[in-house]
Amino acid sequence: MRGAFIVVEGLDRSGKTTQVANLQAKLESSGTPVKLFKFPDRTTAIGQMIDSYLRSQSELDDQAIHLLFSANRWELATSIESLLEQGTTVVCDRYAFSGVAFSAAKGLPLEWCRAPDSGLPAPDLTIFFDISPEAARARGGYGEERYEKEQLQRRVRELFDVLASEFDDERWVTVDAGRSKEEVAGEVWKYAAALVGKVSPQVDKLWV
Ligand code: T5A
Ligand code: NA
Repeated sequence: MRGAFIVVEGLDRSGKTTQVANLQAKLESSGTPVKLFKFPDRTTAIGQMIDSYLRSQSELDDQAIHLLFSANRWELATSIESLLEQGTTVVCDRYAFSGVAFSAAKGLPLEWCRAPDSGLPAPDLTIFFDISPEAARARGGYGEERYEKEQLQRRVRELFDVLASEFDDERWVTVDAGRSKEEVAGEVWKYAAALVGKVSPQVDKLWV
């Protein structure tokens, strides 16, 4: 049986990193082999360019940074696919949906934004963390990076809705991420536990 591919998406400070770590630990203790990915992966050469841009230490055209975010996923796509085929469940902190939502929120055409990510391994389930920009702002560290501005986050949230509307309830679920860490963890676990061991043999391709 291949592994499940679970993506956690959402606005900045919605608690994704906290919850994917929790999910990884729970899957491991339930005996499911699991590997965590995080995008942007700031450790690669491309990831270092992205990191510098996000911390406003370098400037790039909107198109150029968009393509770097996508390339950062493609450089790990083969690893993700082989892990899934070997039976390892992959949990991913952000993916192509962030790629499209953030760049389109800056004004790039949605279809242009989607094109470079077309053909990536498609998640079996995307768990979207919904939080109001006000609640996100109240959490630690908000405002330190380039995209952490309320107006932009509102637009990003609308664009996530557009992307979500293309998936059915089996593939995309929304979680109220404004609640306590324990409540959010409980709901995430409910969705993950229902999926692991029940995925179709073939890994689909995104947006093809
Ligand atoms: N981006 C990303 C693109 O433009 N294109 C792309 O293709 C991709 C992949 C960086 C930026 O890049 C953009 C989107 C982003 O603007 P990132 O590296 O994922 O993306 O950003 P991070 O800063 O690492 O993560 P986030 O800001 O999104 O935070 P998280 O992971 O959602 O939140 P987390 O878990 O770190 O928690 C934030 C704080 O809240 C607390 C935590 O303890 C922490 O202090 N917290 C809670 N507090 C109260 N109640 C809860 N339930 C809480 N859960 C967590
Ligand atoms: Na952030």
